[in-house]
Amino acid sequence: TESDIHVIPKPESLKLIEGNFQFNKNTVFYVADKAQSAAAQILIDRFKEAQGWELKTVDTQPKSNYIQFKTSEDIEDEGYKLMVENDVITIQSNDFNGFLYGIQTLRQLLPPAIESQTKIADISWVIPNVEIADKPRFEWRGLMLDVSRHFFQKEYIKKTIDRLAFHKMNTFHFHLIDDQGWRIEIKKYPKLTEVGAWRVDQEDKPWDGRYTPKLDEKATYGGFYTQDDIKEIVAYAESRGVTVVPEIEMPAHVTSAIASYPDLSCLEKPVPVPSGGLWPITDIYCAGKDSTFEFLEDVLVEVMALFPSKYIHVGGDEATKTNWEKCPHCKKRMRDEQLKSVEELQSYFIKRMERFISSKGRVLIGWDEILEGGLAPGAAVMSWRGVKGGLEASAEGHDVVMTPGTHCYFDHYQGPMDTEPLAWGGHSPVSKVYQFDPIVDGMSEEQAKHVLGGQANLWAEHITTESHSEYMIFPRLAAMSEAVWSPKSSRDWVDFSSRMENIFKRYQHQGINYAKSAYTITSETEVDEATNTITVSLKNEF
Ligand code: NAG
Repeated sequence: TESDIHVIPKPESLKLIEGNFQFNKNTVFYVADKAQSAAAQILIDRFKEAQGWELKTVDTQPKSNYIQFKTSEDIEDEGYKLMVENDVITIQSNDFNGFLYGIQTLRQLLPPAIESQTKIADISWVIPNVEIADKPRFEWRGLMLDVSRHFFQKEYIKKTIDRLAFHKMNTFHFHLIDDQGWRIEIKKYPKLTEVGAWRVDQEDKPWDGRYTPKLDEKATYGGFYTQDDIKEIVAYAESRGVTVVPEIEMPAHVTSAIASYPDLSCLEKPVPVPSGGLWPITDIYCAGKDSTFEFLEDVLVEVMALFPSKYIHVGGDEATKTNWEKCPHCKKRMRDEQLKSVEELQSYFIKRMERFISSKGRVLIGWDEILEGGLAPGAAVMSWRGVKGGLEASAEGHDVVMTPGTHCYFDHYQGPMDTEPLAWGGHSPVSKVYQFDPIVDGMSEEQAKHVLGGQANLWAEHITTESHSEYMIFPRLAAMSEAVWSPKSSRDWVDFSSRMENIFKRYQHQGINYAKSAYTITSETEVDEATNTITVSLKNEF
């Protein structure tokens, strides 16, 4: 029956029909253009790795045993229709993402062994005849990775992007700058990565137990992405239907930049890149000097040349503005611009950046602090301190992305603190993530239209390894993907958890260190070496 089909995120509609389709070595993909062959490639690669078959693409219609793509104008953006009919599979869509998601669904209909990274014994690749019509509920389905507090290799970033696409997520928010590390090469300001990407190695100490390094201490811990790395990541993401949204923090969380170029701050005092926690954040960009804005515009010019994303994230969070109150340049700016408070000075700062970003045809997005002192006219808001910022901005007619800490912060614990690996605090188990709804109580229909979608954020103060990072992301990402993709009416925790077993097996094959024990799920995993078959027994005690 339909309930035996375990696709995550749950498709809008799914009908099971009698009969089935059998993949074999002679199955071909009938493609008409580059987008279609790029989508087909996802599954071609899977069969190649898991089974050793070199499935072909052809450009004339075969008689049978093929998968075809059809462009259909009346399917909404990113939506698709998937029909499996005995010896023909048809994927209809009007864009690349739709074809890609049709393929991802097809992939999930196949046995979990399709995810195998090593060749397995010949098994039967049969899928039932189905008719699936599917489309996303929201256009922004994101994950943020913080690569500043700990640096993550380019390969891991690409892997994560691939996994986003697997979950039909389409936005990768790249948190490239923070106090503890500047992670992107900027040709005009080489010190940002010569100095700002490195800190004194105190990794043996807890995050908040680290001392402030001396300026002449050797900073050896860190890393950064060259512009070529970034191009590679962006191109890879494009092939997976994922937009990379860069975040260039301002005016706070930028000690790494000030350590590189002290003149950017009010005090102009040399500071080290902090090795651990830093609070409050008082050393911020000076809002008085025009040179600050020239620097930021130069940086953004290079950033925008690398990232085609419509949205450019400028951070904006957690600035303690005490230096601005004392700084002669900032005081002059406030007089000249008739600003009554440092909040209004922050608003001036962001508005000025917004004018620059929109003059380049892009849209500024920032954390909800950018509302303070007045929101820039064309700006979008990412609501993280609960949902208040989202309610307020959408009421003023601004677009919002909902990412409240309560449900969307993957640096929170997902189970009991005494058994889980160290996390920031908080408690956001998969069941809570599953309850996340970007449309909040109290939003009018008009406000709801301004909700672009939702996003999970993984801050990395305590996350030093890829396997720990995976542990925090999975399987919560599966819950998040359903919250931002599937119709609200199909949200059903029991049904979702019954579909998790299928996804766990796939994670296992993909080599993901997903959290197994955090949700009173007891999951036993057995691997049969000979056939590389994975058995996961789940006891659901939700
Ligand atoms: C906030 C900070 C972030 C930090 C995280 C920890 C935002 C927008 N800002 O304090 O730098 O890593 O929470 O959960 O989240």
